[in-house]
Amino acid sequence: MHRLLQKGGKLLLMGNEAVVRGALEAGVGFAASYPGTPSSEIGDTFSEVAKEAGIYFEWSSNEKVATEAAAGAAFSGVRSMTFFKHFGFNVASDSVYPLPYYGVDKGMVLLVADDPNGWSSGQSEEDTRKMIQTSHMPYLEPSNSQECKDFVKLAFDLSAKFKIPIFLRTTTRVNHVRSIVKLGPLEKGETKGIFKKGRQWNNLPPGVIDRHKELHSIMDRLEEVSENSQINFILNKNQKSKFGIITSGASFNYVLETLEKLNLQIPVFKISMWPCPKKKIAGFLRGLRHVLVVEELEPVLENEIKRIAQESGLHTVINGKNFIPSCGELRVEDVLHAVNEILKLGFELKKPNILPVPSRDPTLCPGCPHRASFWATKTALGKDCVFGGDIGCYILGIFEPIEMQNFIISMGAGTGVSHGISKVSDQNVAVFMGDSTFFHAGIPAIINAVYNKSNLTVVVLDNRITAMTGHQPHPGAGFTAMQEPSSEISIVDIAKACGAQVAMVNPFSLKQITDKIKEMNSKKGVKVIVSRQACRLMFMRNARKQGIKVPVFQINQDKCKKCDLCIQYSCPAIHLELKGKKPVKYYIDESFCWGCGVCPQVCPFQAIEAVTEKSEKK
Ligand SMILES: Cc1ncc(C[n+]2csc(CCOP(=O)(O)OP(=O)(O)O)c2C)c(N)n1
Repeated sequence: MHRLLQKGGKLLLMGNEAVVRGALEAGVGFAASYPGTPSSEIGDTFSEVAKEAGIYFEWSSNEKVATEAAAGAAFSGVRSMTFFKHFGFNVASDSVYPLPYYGVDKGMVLLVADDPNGWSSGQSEEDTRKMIQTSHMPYLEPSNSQECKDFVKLAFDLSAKFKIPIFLRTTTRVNHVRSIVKLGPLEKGETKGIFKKGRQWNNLPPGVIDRHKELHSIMDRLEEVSENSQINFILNKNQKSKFGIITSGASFNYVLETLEKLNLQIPVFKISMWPCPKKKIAGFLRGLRHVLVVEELEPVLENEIKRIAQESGLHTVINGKNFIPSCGELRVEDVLHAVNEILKLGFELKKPNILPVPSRDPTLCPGCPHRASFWATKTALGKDCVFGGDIGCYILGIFEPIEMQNFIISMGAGTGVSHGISKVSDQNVAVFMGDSTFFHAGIPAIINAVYNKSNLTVVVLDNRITAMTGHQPHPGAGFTAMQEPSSEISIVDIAKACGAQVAMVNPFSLKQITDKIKEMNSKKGVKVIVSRQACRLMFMRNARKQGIKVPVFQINQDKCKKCDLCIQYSCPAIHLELKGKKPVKYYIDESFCWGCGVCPQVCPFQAIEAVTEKSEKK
């Protein structure tokens, strides 16, 4: 039995696992998502547990489609859920915003996971709370795994009661931290429903305005719920202190740790729901001379609290972003510093004892087929070519010595932006796009480039899986999130149907791929080269399971001319021993070598040879 299906008791759960348990306790019947860190493990966990729990889960082709699928289930009376990272919300938003206008019956929950510090989100640091606020849907903000579980259940109940979808908003620390969770009873989810036709599905004007008014009044009623809800609570209520803290989400944990470190007992108002409890907040402010609002990223709560104070005629000094950073993830030290300053405690803040770690650029795995595709494309097209980038493991192609991702905006944008560049410049433009990205947002960009007569070479890095987020299947992978086989959708066929000139190559055959890229690039129009070879990490995991032997390569010192090309290939298995600045020895660390066989093709002196075959059986 999957441990998440344990009847009762306690479990140590990651926030993302607790979300799934909460959904199972709430009787969810249908869930759909597209992976994105920090929310990916919610889907991975659903994928593990769905069959046994008798519910349905899918990895959809993108977040918009996932939201629509979950909405369809909810419209048919099945409790449903969708979840995505903040960028996913951007993609899904066109279908998210109308949802409350139509309403749901038995309950629908959406979860958006923000990523302060951009740990897994290089393109922008986003705070989606304002986005949810303008969508006429409430949100709940958990601080730990217990709340993740409990709040999902509460969100379903509120959704069923108020007939609109409810959001959960999390951040990386809450998604990924593990803490003890007290379990509640499981409820078997209904997976079958019926779509009832009716007037409710037609919101055309003027109906849309009436419904908009209704949504405002639903939010007013939800504010009353917020006033009375125990998820908004005050700690140290009866302290005589004239200073208090208002906080939410992950920041609550930093506040608790600060108070413990400073041995302070001051009132702390934890707000876990939007719409926030305005009357309760005014009451809290009334007794205080000054407060500190502790929240990550934008001053969302702070501005609201200032508004409440102003409307209530209160003169409490409200501090927030004048002491607390508005960029990056908060740390306990930030809160300690702020409280120390405001209360003039004279607390000696010790510099954290951090060991200096040399900074290193992240790198692709040994044997990664993307490395071979980059090498071949650079050889074929030269460094002057503009290389459009996109999102996936191949984002690591930004770094030296590869340097073949000249810009990265959002999933699928590499092709859109490259099209614009190719239209206005005479430069040679090539773009890299992952296979999951192709299905997610790449297809419309290719269609646009073909139809509008672009000159573009698109290299689809088809490693057979959505690798960067943890090997989730996509429509080309041949299996679903329910672990069932499905017919692979062919990238080659789709690209042809889009009107592009298409070729398929194996990146582990360097000459074949280099020649093909050269040949295709010399043609006019949009060329799609599908560079197909399985993610090496996935390959090695399977090899290990099946006891398949993988060759190991070594550098024959008698043949090596120290030309440095193998080091420039940048595989982490290949090393260089230096004496001062002088190269002494090029060698391969066998424990790192995953036997792709590309480096022997890079070496012009045939110095790299297969020496053994190591069995991957553990
Ligand atoms: C809109 C959006 N959704 C999800 C993500 C998270 N994400 C980053 S990389 C990636 C995987 C892309 O997979 P693929 O294109 O196949 O490249 P690979 O990692 O396999 O090289 C995903 C889903 C994102 N950055 N933006």
